[in-house]
Amino acid sequence: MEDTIAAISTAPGESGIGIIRISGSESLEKALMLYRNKENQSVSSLENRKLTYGKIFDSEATAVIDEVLICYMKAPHTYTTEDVVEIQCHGGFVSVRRIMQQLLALGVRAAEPGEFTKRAFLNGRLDLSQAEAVMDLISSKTELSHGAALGQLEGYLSREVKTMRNKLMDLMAAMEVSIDFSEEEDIDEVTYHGVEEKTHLIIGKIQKLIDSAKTGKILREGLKTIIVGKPNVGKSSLMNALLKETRAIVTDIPGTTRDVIEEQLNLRGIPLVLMDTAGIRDTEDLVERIGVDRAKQLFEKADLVMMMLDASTPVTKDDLDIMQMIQKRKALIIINKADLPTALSQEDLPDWIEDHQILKISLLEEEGLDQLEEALENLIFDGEKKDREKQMVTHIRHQQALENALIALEEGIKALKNRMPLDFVQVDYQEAMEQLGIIIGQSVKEDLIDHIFSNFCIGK
Ligand SMILES: Nc1nc2c(ncn2[C@@H]2O[C@H](COP(=O)(O)OP(=O)(O)OP(=O)(O)O)[C@@H](O)[C@H]2O)c(=O)[nH]1
Ligand SMILES: [Mg+2]
Repeated sequence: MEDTIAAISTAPGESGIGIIRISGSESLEKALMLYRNKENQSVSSLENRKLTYGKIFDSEATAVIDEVLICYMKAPHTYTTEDVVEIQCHGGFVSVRRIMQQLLALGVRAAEPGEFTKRAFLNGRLDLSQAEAVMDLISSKTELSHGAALGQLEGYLSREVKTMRNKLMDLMAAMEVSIDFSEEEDIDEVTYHGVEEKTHLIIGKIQKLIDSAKTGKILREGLKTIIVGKPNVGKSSLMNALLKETRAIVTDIPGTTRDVIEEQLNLRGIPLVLMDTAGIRDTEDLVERIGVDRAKQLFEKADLVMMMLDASTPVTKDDLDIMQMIQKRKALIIINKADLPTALSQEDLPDWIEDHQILKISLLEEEGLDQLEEALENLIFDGEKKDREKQMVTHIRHQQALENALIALEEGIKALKNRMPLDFVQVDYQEAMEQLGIIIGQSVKEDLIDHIFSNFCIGK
């Protein structure tokens, strides 16, 4: 943590500018070994937080590498809380790399993925959930995901967790007092009651956060949504219609799609990973059969299913077999080709199909797509309003910690009800505290921290 690190912080590729970020106690010193001002003179310092024009030379000061704007940001009010220098040069592959090489030659170390943010965390400027939010913010693909990440970065979750931990601490203290005066039975009674009552409030809070995690995960990772149905019902046509581009091949030959086609889709702010699959049927064709098996495997892992039927053909055994698979799943039933004379009789479908929403559409005439999008949105959010995205739990890691804290507190309540000795009850509260601490990065092990930051991109 002591050494000075550098990385190219902008994405590779041709661009107007590229930025190299340096952090650590020697940032300024090393940067100045390469920097010359507009009179081509070396300087002994740079003004804090001022963008200054100049040039970067190689370390022998013989050749100009690029014209730059340089900015020195003095510790501690910086991204990492250390001294930081950012060099803005021209974009593209060459300038940024050559400047990096010069810095490395001067003994600056290439930063590991996420190392700047890791330093911000280890130096106490961000807690762990906020550091994770930085990554989410960068990788978010829709407005809603972005909102959720921003809420977390601004510390919504941290604040909730800290408040709950403070309350738990108070309860532990109350129990402590009671233990110290354990001869007086009335005090104990009051404590048992009071602690139990207040614990219920905290449990309610935790439960609410856990409930939000379901939607939160969707916003972060995208919801795996699979289109299934027998061949030729219009699955690929639906994929194309939702993407608003001709992504999948559409023909009137049953068995057109052999492989899984996967695309990201932003559906009214909800990130979906949309999958078009081979029509499911028994087939002798080897390639098609592999496609069908693949479709079935992915089906198992999908969060959401769109099952398609063809209004112009009667219900077949293939339809019924597929239908069997979706009975217990979060699914929409889509009857396509509503423009054609109807041959499909809903009476041939199983009764429980009523549990799912059934939509009639015609992709040919572009009828019913709006309703379909709306139905998807409602299914995803269970009809709840989605504008609470800033107050959502988006990480499995956080969700698990919350669930463990909940279990511990429920154990605690049980122990209180049974009038177990208070020092015994305290163990559960201690556990709940620790679990909540994991979210914000207190009481976490080093390997977990390493693991989290290793998923970051270089330069962040
Ligand atoms: N009349 C009518 N034809 C449609 C409609 N939607 C799709 N089709 C046609 O149905 C045929 C099959 O469409 P696809 O999208 O390839 O069907 P699929 O389910 O992907 O078929 P496979 O990949 O073979 O499983 C094509 O000829 C489409 O033009 C519709 O709403 N009405
Ligand atoms: Mg297809």
